[in-house]
Amino acid sequence: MQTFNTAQFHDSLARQWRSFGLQSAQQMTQHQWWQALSRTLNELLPLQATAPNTQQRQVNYISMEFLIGRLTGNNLLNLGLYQQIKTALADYNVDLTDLLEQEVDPALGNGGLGRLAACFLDSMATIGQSAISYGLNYQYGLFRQSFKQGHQHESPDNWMREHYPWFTRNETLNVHVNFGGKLVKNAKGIERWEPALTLIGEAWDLPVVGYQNGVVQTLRLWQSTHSEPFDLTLFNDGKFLQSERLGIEAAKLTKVLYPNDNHTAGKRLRLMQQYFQCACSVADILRRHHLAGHKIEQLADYQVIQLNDTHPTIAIPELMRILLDEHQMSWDKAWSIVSKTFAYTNHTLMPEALECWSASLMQSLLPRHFAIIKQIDAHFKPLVEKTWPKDKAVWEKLCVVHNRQVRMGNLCVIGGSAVNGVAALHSELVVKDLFPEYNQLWPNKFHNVTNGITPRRWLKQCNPSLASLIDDSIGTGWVTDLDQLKKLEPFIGDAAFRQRYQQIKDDNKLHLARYVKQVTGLVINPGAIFDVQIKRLHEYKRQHLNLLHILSLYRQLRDNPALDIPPRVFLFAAKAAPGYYLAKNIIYAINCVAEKINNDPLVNQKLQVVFIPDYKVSVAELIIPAADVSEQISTAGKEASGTGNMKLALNGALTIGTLDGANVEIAQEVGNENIFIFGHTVEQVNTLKASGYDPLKWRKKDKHLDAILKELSSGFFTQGNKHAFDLMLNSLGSGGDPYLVLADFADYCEAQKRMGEHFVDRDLWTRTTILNTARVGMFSSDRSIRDYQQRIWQRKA
Ligand code: T68
Repeated sequence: MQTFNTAQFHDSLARQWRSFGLQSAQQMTQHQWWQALSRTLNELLPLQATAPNTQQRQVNYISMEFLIGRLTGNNLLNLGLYQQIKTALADYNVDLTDLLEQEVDPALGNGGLGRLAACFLDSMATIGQSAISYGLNYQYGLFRQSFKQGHQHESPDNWMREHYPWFTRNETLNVHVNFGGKLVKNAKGIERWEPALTLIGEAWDLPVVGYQNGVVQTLRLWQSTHSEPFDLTLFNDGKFLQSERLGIEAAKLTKVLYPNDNHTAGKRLRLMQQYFQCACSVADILRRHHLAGHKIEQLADYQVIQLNDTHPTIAIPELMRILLDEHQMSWDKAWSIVSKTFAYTNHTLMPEALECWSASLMQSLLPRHFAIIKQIDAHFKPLVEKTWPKDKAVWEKLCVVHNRQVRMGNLCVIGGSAVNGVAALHSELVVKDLFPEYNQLWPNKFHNVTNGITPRRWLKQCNPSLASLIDDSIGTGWVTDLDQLKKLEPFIGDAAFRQRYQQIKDDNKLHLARYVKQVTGLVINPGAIFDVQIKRLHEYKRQHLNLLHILSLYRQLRDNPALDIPPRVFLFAAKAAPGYYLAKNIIYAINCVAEKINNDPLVNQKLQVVFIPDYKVSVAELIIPAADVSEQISTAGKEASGTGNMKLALNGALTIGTLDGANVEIAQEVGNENIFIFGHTVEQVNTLKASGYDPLKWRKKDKHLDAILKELSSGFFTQGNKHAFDLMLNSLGSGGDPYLVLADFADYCEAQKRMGEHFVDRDLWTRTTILNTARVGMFSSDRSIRDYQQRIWQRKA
């Protein structure tokens, strides 16, 4: 917003409290204040986004998840109105900071993939890439987590979407979406789809505000409903339940976000969600294209559709269906448009996360799409047969439908113009391990775009003191040009700067300690190293490796309470998918060990362990500025990129990590002497596995490790119950340990030791942390978006 009109602001605010049925602003509760302020700002947003650059293809970003975090504070910051609104509210005796705490955290995503999409929204609006993003308006976001006797407990996340003040419902944009039914042939033998069920998609729009540039883009979230949710005839016949059937069916569709990360369950309702989202979004893209006066044949000249993982892949056959069946285009013409329009981002190599749908499920739910997918295979086959004559195995690997399974990754590669991984190492493995043959067919299709994070939310907003110190030192340009942080390097020699930098970290730690006290009751030592592992709970992320090291310290301290090590607080925050029992067992083990250690007076001056419940964006915003150490300890080759690693390094935490995902590039940027790298590399992991990895061998040769594992199964942490951690311990037992926890244990402990020694020299530590902040500018999501523009979206063929 270029200018702030005070009179308009107060007028709009007055309309809000009147709409609550109140007589004055003073009668509003804090929560109503948050709603009123947010609605007011939403009303005052410029109606027109800055005119789109017509030279650029417009981006349509489709993602099942957008983990946007709280919007009000962030929008104020991006609008450049924070101070003015703070002052305006002070006239009403209302404190802006308190008011912002009222906002629920929209949890419309699981983890990294959803949060990446949110960072990209901010960056596209900020750098002026013309864009619109499409997702689903879930009634329940990711479950809320609490602990009962150390076990994860889930409760529904009703975020009250119907009262969320940033939504604008656009009633003219409804889309009809068909499901089920059958294909019928007409006299000419042409098949026509006769669906069994039609739902309606409503468009609920959120504003995406660019950083102080007047741009407001749209995040359009589809919500399902039915045109006739209620059947009066059935009701009058006394069939009350049946009369509501269609309404209930429709409401089910966007009821809840599936809580799995890096895993697919193959559920019918999930496929319905995917198609619903894609059908609504593709219809909307074509509507806008048509409205802009362009011909359908020109679609790929003006639009690119970026698929955030394979979850929206069904958009590919959906666009084919529309071109073939509604525009009567030839196959070749339709295919040439479609295959130029789509691009696909891969976020994982984990086999259990690669989406496969049962062919019979797809055929029953989307018979026309299934037929089109088979045709895509048929048109692709000659190329494969020409390239690998008489090689059945290659065809079976590359086709989309095989063994009555529809492989969405294959469909994306065949049907799109570009495929990218999310970090250099990952992109290399996408080509080498996942899609080598496709790379042979189309070597120019494969790209790397290393992930990034928005410096607006992940530095300026969450760490305002550090942001001001940087402003004072090098000016404010870094907010939109993060490479400028390099200019901080000379300040390392400035004792006053170092002192201020260190003081900010100490203050942030105090702030976090207060939060920990409030939510867990535990008083943590703010002078200790705050060592954090914050991410989804997953076997490959190896929170249990962290736990084994904690137990190692615990044993050493019990043996020698005078051991000269700096005090440490280990902080975890993580949700486990509700059906992922091993992950839940690891949470339970960490909580039990924490309970024991925190209550052991022999060690608790030097060692404390906290599991912060209900990890979400707003909790990350508290933890990240306060962290000293960032745990990035996945098995090499398994974490596609990671983005928490970037946020933590930017805020001055030192990384202890494997050569995995974006850690590799972080190490390159900050320098090997400013990061603690350990563990087997991808090549070493492969060699070890090929030679028949046996965790028992590693356990036997390390007495200390053996003692730790024995103690875990002794009942020592669980009031005598020797089986409480069976799931976790069995996963590390003979024939197991798929993620090489035991093989990396000793080296991890070694790296931890080096890190502890580094911390003791506080001045050296501070210098290293400043260097980390100064050298991670390339991990801005602005840079990622520019990479997408150059390599994929605006690439001249
Ligand atoms: C993450 N993936 C990667 N998946 O694990 C992480 N999966 O390395 C990367 O930094 C991040 O994506 C961004 O690229 C996920 O977060 C999911 O959340 C997910 C959701 C549904 C189904 C499968």
